[in-house]
Amino acid sequence: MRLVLLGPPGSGKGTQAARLKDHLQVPHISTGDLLRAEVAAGSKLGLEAKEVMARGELVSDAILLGMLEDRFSRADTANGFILDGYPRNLAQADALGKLLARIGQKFDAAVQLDVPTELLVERIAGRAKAEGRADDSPESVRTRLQVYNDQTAPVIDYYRQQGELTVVNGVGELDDVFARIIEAITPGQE
Ligand code: B4P
Repeated sequence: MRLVLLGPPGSGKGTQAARLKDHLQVPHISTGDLLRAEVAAGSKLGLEAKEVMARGELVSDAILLGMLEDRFSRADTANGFILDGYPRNLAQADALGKLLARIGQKFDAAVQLDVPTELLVERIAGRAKAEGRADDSPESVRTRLQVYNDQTAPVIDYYRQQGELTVVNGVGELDDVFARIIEAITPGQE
């Protein structure tokens, strides 16, 4: 299974991808996690990304593509993947299509987790208390939601027009959202 998980910040992409990875037995590739690992390691790339992420803005397309090419060069992606957090703008959607074509792959489904904005803000506020992530401050969250509406929503429209989009209700218990995703990507199977 080759899956692209889309949705606004706080929609449950990372949460559900962690479960899907075990269920589908394919690697979970989170561009947010890859970037946070670079920041934690204090690499040159991490230093560049740190402030941008804290503001809630998008890290440059060139950095993301380099990171993704590197990750897809690893053998474990040959049989599938869950891509979480990419693409976030139309240029990234184009780059992803080209990258997959180059390695002879195509994604099976693009799943959008649909969650109303009030609930997103509530969830992220909860995570801010629990984890203290630098980009979960109210100001950064406002920027991230704006960036999503301005830059990522067109990606959703693009996949919808291509007939590649599956929308899943992301509201409810984690198990229920998980079951809806499984039903959406493998209809009729458990
Ligand atoms: P991400 O790491 O992708 O962060 P995110 O959008 O907030 O989603 P995340 O997966 O963490 O949250 P989730 O919804 O699972 O990106 C962080 C930053 O990295 C970006 O702002 C950007 O700067 C940079 N970046 C990443 N990718 C990039 C790209 N492609 N291009 C450029 N820059 C990029 O969960 C949120 C909270 O909700 C959790 O506390 C969770 O427990 C809770 N939750 C989830 N599901 C729930 C449910 N059903 N009910 C109740 N709570 C739930």
